[in-house]
Amino acid sequence: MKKTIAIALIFALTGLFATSIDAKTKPVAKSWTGVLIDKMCSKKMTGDMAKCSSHTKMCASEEMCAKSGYGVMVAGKYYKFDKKGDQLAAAYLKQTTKDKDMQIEVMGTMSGNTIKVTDLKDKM
Ligand SMILES: [Cu+2]
Repeated sequence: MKKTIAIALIFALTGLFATSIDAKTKPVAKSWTGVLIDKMCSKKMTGDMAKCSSHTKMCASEEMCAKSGYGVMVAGKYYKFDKKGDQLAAAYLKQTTKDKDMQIEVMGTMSGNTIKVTDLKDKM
């Protein structure tokens, strides 16, 4: 009889442990390939990839455009970057030799409609 109580107790305890190790839902790291565009200009270009490709580096580097922040247009849908992404995009614009069609690959996690950028690089 004592033995059955002990076994029942062990089962009850393992059950408790199992529920406490509940897996937390972590955002999954992903990558997106598309055209780098500032937020302001993206509004005139959503859904039009040809227009996105013809958007120039000069435009994206202009004060008004730069201030609005950056993001990536993937298959006609625009994803805004977080603050770090904006900084990486600005740094990218300074060093890229492309004057338009700024194809990039962005690594990070999606949070709502914003990409939390961990890395950004040129896509040939
Ligand atoms: Cu622009």
